[in-house]
Amino acid sequence: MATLDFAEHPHRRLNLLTGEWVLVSPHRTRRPWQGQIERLPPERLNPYEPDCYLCPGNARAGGRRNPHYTDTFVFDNDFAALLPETPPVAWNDSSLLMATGEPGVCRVICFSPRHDLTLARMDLQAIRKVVDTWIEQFVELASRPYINYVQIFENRGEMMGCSNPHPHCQVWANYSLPNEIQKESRCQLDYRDRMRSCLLCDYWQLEAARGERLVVENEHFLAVVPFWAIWPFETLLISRRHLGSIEQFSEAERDAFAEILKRLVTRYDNLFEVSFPYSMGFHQRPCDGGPYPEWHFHVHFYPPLLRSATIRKFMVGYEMLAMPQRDLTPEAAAARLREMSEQHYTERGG
Ligand code: H2U
Ligand code: ZN
Repeated sequence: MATLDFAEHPHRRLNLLTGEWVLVSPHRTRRPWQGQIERLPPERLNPYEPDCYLCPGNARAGGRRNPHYTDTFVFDNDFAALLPETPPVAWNDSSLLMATGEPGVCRVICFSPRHDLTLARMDLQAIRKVVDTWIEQFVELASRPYINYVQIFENRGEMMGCSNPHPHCQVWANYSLPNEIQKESRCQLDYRDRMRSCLLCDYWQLEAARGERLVVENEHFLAVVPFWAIWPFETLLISRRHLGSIEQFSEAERDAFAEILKRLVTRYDNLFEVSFPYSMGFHQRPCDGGPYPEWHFHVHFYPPLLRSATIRKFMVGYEMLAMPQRDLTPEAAAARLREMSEQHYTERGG
């Protein structure tokens, strides 16, 4: 009987969290590239930038001024995509045209007063302060009656549409469950019903045993290139303990989360010796008051770079019209990330 060779045969892999398939075409990694070459971000930034709308003391849109903050700083997005006063009412024309009002809140969290730093280059104490801020924001927003989901995410790099290199993330909290959360909710609930167990508890233990997709781990968390990764160097960061959301972190888990984030993003930056662009976000239980025992906290990192600092993966053509596809296998991507140093390339002596 023929057996499947992951390094040779085109194959499909199932994403357990979404129920969707990805096509893997390992034999295509050597194809030539004559397409778009990305512009590299500037290598050196100033610690303070007079024109930056996130730096301490500077003016933002609409004339508001940032305080002279010293660690993290949170403000309501001046161009919020969601507004609290919106009525969550349904609208329907002939069951063909459907809409619902979507109340919510959008905030920006600055990680540091330093314009030139990133999570990879901040010290652990400063990242720990960011973790505490994420938790405070989650708790505060989740307690509001019209907020049923809190999405914390970071866009890094111009390539990901980030408007400003100043280290920051966003929080969008709203009334209805976003699409990705609905898919993951359904898959985690199905698994729990079928297996009487947690999907991600079982998955991380399998990945820890197999080892080939593991990138970095500590006592409380581990990061893998998931078996079903779509982006070339995508990772999934999972808590070892069965936690639904970040406010359940112990003191030790808060520290360990800061530590593993720094180690993971340092490896990313070292891969092509560039401030590695990505979209990263936390997935956690909905906060509509339900218990959600099936939900297991995790973080997705979706970086677009493919084989150098200037060649990115595009999600077009087949991906838009049929399904996502990748060339490099997740196992090969994990091996590359495992080889990387955890000392940032800009901080190496010599
Ligand atoms: P990025 O993470 O995509 O760079 O977004 C930064 C956010 O900052 C963006 O959502 C907001 C934008 O609306 N912003 C303000 O709230 N005030 C400003 O003065 C400029 C940008
Ligand atoms: Zn700045």
